[in-house]
Amino acid sequence: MPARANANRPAPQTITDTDDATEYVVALAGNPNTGKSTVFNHLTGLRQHTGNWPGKTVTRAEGTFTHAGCRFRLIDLPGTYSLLADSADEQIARDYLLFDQPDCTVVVCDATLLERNLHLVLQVLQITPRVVVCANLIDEADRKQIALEAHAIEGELGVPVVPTAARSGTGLDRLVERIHAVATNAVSLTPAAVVFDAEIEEAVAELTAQLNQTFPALPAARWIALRLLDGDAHVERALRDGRLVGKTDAAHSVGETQS
Ligand SMILES: Nc1nc2c(ncn2[C@@H]2O[C@H](COP(=O)(O)OP(=O)(O)OP(=O)(O)O)[C@@H](O)[C@H]2O)c(=O)[nH]1
Ligand SMILES: [Mg+2]
Repeated sequence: MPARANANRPAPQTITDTDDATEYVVALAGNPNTGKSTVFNHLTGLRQHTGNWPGKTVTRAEGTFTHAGCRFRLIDLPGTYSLLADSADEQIARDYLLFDQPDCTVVVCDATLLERNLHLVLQVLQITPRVVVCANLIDEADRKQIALEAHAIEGELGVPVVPTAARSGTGLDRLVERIHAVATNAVSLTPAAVVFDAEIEEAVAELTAQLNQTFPALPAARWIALRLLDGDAHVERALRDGRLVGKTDAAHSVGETQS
């Protein structure tokens, strides 16, 4: 098996087989019908296989590609408008980003409906800063005379934004190059934060501090605090049964934190 790499994990371990490339895991998220599978097929070609997500009848496609001596494992997540886990698809996408912590998440957006698509981008950015926004269907945007100011949007979001027309392959070289840069920490990421009213921010800060103290290895503590304050039973259960944290941290119960 090739080694996994992630900023939150230890350095890649010694490679034991003939495949000596470091492997990075890349998730493809996005609203339905934005071109995720088209991007996936272009990048992975025939090096892909499909199955089902564990315990679900939702198809899971996985494939690989290489770039600059690195191997990338690409996971095509189900199309979702949000990550609030209201449907099986949303739950799969959200759990994957939270529990599997990919080295890079590409959010494929429809460049003709960018504002609507940015809702999901902002949600993903609350879970992970390791994001590349793929502004796809740029050919359709051109046809509708919608100009995309990728550089300005990149400044606002604090992560790379790459215009693409996946059906013709336009922009995909740049997309791969940016995926590589994010996965290898070669780019500085300043993900846009969603700021709430002072009262909510105060409660979030308090709960985030408690979570960080009790579960030092917890990823996305602020996002989890927001979900707990929103009464998200799924996230609460995941925290209690240790799926969100290492086994040691999970020995603490949420109840103990609050007593
Ligand atoms: N014009 C144009 N069409 C595209 C582009 N990318 C994808 N498409 C088309 O858009 C449609 C949807 O593409 P898919 O790749 O299936 O989109 P998806 O996001 O995987 O869709 P779901 O899995 O159903 O959420 C297909 O007909 C594609 O051929 C593009 O850049 N330009
Ligand atoms: Mg698809």
